[in-house]
Amino acid sequence: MLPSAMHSSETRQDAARLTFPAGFGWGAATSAYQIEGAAKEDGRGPSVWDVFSHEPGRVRNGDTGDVAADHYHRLGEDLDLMRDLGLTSYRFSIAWPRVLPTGRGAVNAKGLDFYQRLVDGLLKRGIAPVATLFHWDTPQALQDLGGWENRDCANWFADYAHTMFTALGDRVPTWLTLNEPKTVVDVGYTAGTHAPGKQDRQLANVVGHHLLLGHGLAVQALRGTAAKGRIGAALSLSPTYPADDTEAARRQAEIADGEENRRWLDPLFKGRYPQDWLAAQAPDAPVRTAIRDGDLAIISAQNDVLGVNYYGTTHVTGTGARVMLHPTSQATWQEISPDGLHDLLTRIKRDHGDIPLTITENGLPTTNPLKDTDRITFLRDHLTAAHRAIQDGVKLESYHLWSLLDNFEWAEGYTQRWGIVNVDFATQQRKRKASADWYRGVIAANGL
Ligand code: IFM
Repeated sequence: MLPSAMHSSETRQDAARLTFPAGFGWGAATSAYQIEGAAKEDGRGPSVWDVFSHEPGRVRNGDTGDVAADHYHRLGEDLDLMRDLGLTSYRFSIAWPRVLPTGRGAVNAKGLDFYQRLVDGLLKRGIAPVATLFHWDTPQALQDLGGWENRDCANWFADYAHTMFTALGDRVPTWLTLNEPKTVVDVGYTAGTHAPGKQDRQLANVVGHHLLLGHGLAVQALRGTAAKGRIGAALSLSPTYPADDTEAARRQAEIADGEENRRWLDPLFKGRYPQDWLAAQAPDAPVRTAIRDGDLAIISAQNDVLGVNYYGTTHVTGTGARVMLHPTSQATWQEISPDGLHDLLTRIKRDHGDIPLTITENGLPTTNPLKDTDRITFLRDHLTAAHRAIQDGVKLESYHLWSLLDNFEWAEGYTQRWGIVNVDFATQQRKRKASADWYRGVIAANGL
């Protein structure tokens, strides 16, 4: 049979095996509001997402995270599931209002205990905990004071971070401060389809700066404790390309790169906002006064690691309109391009040096409940691209697919299934999908 006539999986089987470096971390990621449930239990306070999801018309089918995947009550079972998959790393987030019900003040011992049990359970099973401090669930009590619109929120966040470093710092090797500040800015404060549901681009940019400041202050807080772990942020990044071969499209791709990538990367790693991004802000834009002397030094002070959430590429035309030149998924914002991952990882190395990288999210939603061969193809292609980046010298240390479990997909509710493990939300029964068994094999072989 000629190679061109072979089925693609046969071609792949014949291809050279891709082995990852020894000790490469094989992980999966989740976030608190998307899986935990137990929204009102054991003293947990409400977050902006509890309030938002209960407002009519905000989330598809009126779904909420009240129960989600009931992970809070099924911790042992889910930890065993991770162990059986062979995971060596697990990225989770801590619900700020579970630990501090009103965002500051007295610690809720039962809430903290849940994360103690989670971390201890991971370590007992040989799985490295990767703890995210903020995955969008701002305590509602703080939102009532302006939330991230209020500069004080950066300090409230650092105080909460300090509480977590003190409690878990002896056992957590990797901390991530923020998850995808860009999504909070673009979706929570500009499109308004995520909590807190505002549509104000000027305010959004102020929020973006305060989030970065909160990151910097949290990094400082870690350094002030005995915690030995490394710390960084998890950014959602998307390489941008001109949709056609015109000067106008190239110019727009550069502008899009400023919004998608550089406005987050440069403050963290260069201690400044990109010149072109700043110049594009109106002279009276509130973000200009939000950025105060000394902020960028705090934001850029020693990031040990960078978490990369990669879902796809961005193509723009000469008018700045986004067009999809690659396949999408049920998540119609997703432009699937594994090569884009290689471009992104090598570009980070080129622009920012050898910062240790971890892929903190990568995945797609599929409609096939158990035989998710489309997910296997996606994961295989992206891991292949990641492997190529490693061969090109990128210091990529670990990979976390999104997501371990089907979960509450924000404004889409339970209509999009991103997990390698199927969750029957009526019974909470877990069932491994084909992709879970495939990933288990990849982990066992340390490659594909
Ligand atoms: O489910 C989300 C996650 O919370 C943040 N990154 C993107 C995922 C898929 O939309």
